[in-house]
Amino acid sequence: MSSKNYDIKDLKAQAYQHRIDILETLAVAGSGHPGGSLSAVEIFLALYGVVMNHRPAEPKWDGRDRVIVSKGHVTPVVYVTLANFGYFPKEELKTFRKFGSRLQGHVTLKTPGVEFNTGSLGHGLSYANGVAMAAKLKGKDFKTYCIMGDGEIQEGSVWEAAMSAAHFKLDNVCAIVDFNKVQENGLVSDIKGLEPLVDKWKTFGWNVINIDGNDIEQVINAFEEFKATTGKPTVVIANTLKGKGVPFMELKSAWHGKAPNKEQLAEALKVLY
Ligand SMILES: Cc1ncc(C[n+]2csc(CCOP(=O)(O)OP(=O)(O)O)c2C)c(N)n1
Ligand SMILES: [Mg+2]
Repeated sequence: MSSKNYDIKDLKAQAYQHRIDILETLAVAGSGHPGGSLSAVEIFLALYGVVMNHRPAEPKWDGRDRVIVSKGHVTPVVYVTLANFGYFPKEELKTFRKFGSRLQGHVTLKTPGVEFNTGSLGHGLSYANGVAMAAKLKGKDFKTYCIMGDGEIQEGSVWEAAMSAAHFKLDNVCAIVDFNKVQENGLVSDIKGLEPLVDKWKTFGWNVINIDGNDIEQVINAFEEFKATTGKPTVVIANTLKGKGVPFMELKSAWHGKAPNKEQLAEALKVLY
């Protein structure tokens, strides 16, 4: 019961291209966040390429599914995905983080396809709940997806929002935790561990789907299960790898917020898988 027909080989090729575009966009800008962008490629690709109802030429179309990028620093993956699906010209990626550009370092409403300004972590799920509640009140059947980081969910506000979504039975909300194991300054498990993460969300009243978030087929299937679930919100725990695809960036907090220089870009493109 997939939303659209898809070809796994083709999606994998698209994911590979998205990673190239992310690395090049960062290198041109000279700053930005590679780690949490590379880990989330399959999450964004599954949503925009297969799962969501959306119209790139009409970003404010009323019936669109909504994506709230709560981890608002991962603009490289957001902009690369939006550009590759036609929200704005791919050429514009070269203006990333430049003064006056529509493509700022954290997501803003200036960019076609972006639903909410984020950057201060921990706020997206509350906003997603509001959007989902409004949909129910107005009798609209669009879905709201909220993408959060694993470091981000150390914020107490996330758990207030988790209580609210379950209390109000917001089965039109799908939270995604990009569980890439690394935050800004080190491993999540060293700084403030999350385990047992599945049980935590279950206890908060959520339908929990635990997957390999870099396996695009598992990501798509998780979203399809969300669409079929009624009476409670769904969270997808997407087990990913920070820096996924570039071995020297993987699981390295040093690559949380640092752009590759010319030589590092060449090396990254050589070893990219
Ligand atoms: C409230 C708040 N505190 C601190 C920051 C600075 N900051 C930006 S990204 C980040 C780390 C986030 O880690 P995680 O959620 O794991 O993101 P990912 O690994 O997906 O990049 C921090 C601390 C922020 N943006 N907002
Ligand atoms: Mg993380």
